[in-house]
Amino acid sequence: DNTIDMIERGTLEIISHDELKEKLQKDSPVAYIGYEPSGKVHLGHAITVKKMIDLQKAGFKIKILLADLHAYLNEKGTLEEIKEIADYMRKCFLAFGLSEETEFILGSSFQTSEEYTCKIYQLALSTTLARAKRSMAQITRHETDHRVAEVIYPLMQVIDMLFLDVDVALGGMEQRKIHMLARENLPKVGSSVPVIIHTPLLHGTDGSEKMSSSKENFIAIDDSPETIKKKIKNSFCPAGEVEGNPIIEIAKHFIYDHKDTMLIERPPKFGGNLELSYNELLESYKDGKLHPLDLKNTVTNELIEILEPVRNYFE
Ligand code: IYR
Repeated sequence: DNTIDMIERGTLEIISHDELKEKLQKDSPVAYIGYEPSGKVHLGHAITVKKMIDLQKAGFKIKILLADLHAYLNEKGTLEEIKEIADYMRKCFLAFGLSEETEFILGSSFQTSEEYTCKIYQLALSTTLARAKRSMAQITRHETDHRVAEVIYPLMQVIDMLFLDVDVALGGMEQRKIHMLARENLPKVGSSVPVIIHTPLLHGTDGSEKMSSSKENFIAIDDSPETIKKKIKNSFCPAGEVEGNPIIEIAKHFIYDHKDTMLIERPPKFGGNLELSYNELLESYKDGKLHPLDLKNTVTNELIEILEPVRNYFE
């Protein structure tokens, strides 16, 4: 039905659809996502925040975990620095449109309790070291020289689901292996399993795999119009190439999510205006009928408008 369609729109997978339907029958089901507070809130985060807003509209109670201890274990700074960023992130999420009813929870507020710690030890017994390490492949800061912190991290993320009593856990595709570990191992520590929803990752403006606040390849949701212009102007956006093109992806996720067509304004000498559906955009771009510069100009103007409420919130 309509609610399921809205939740599914733009996601890569839901595990499982039948379980999601059951959760929607509950009185006040809970959906959650966790973020490591580090740096700016960017468009990569925004894809997941938008999906949380959809879930909020679908009747879910929303819990946002500001995962300070996870950030600490992943070497994002001192706990004091991380807590300060957590507060900024909370403001960004409200500015972006999550309602005031959203519950924000600081990880360290419950992750050092005796009960939590005992569950971690219990899960440690039923999780292989190889699997815990593998689950961190797309999350850890270390490619070699692995720390013990790296295998504590996923165990904590799994036990979070138990302690926050969640019906649905959302995350970008890079969280998949931790989520699968949760689905398999939560029953072993006497917990039910949440439904998992995965959203796509956004490529960085440098064309790299993932937009990330620790690389200079992001557009922050509170960037000024001038900064947005500059970042998009300098962004990777190869002519004729739609796969892995961050500007095409931004159009897809942030413009075509609420518009059927996008108006590309061009002077007559460059072919005049175009009004394109998403599929037409892909075709025109691949055929070379739409130049990267015209695409960039349009996406810049649209994005500046879309992020205006965020800038107003902070003023
Ligand atoms: N692993 C996430 C942060 C995180 C998510 C959840 I869901 C948690 O319960 C704890 C941490 C990241 O990579 O940002």
